[in-house]
Amino acid sequence: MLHRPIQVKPISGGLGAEIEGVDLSTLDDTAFAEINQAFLDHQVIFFRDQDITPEQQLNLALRFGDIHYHPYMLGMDDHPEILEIIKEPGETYTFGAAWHTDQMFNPSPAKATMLYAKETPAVGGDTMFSSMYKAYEGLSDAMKAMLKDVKTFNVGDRFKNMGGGSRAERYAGNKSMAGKVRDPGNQITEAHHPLFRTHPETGRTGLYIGSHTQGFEGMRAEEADPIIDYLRRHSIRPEYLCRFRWEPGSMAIWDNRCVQHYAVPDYNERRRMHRITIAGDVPY
Ligand SMILES: O=C(O)CCC(=O)C(=O)O
Ligand SMILES: [Fe+2]
Repeated sequence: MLHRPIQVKPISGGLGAEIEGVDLSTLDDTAFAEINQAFLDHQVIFFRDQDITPEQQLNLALRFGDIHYHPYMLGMDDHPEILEIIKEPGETYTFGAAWHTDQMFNPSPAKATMLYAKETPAVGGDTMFSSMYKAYEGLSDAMKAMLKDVKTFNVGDRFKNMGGGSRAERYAGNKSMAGKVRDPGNQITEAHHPLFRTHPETGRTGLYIGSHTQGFEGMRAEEADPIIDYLRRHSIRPEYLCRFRWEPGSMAIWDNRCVQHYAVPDYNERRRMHRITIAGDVPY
């Protein structure tokens, strides 16, 4: 078959691009190489009107790397690699409704997340993304110098800025997700990471922070907390963001090494997504 190059259309000045001219169910190596380059260049990429099975989503994920399993959440019975994110009308807890980067509490956080929309609200339920490259570049030289060797401390549960409750307690407002919560057992769910992370493929530096971040190594809470608060606010300046409006069949793939995201909890309709995370390496 004659290969037609894919079209990559940036959707904001901050990050993110929609990709056209691709059928994700039948991707050849050339098209995948172009998609992977767009993923590295734009940090989060979007596709529309895709009709793929769980197996096809899994095959696409495996082109990016090994599968990362969520230590706190169970996958689907017949597809343990896929976490089905569901919110029904009347449910109040929204999975992912805090600015974060996936699995930052893990010593080897997820490289990428692939989210495929099955059912979406008529309006609302968008996902927002923030460029951590832009956030780093937007700091003053003095701030960069002051924080250059800082390591963050990150946890997977009982966040102090969310009242310290357990995941199961927080999910009480969403029966669909509460039923998937599992005990991580002896998996490690706390990790120290560099605040300024070097992307292993692009070589660029990003501000690596998110809702899992609880403190700075070697600093007292009263020293670190105001800086963390500032960095959180700074990292989501409008010029660093993009926002994606979902339709059934939409797919997003984001790079957790240089992107934060936020699931906007502004709807009261059924929303159902198929999510796969790709295993990542140790940040440096
Ligand atoms: O449902 C969404 O829009 C994103 C949820 C989330 O944080 C994730 O899938 O990692
Ligand atoms: Fe997430």
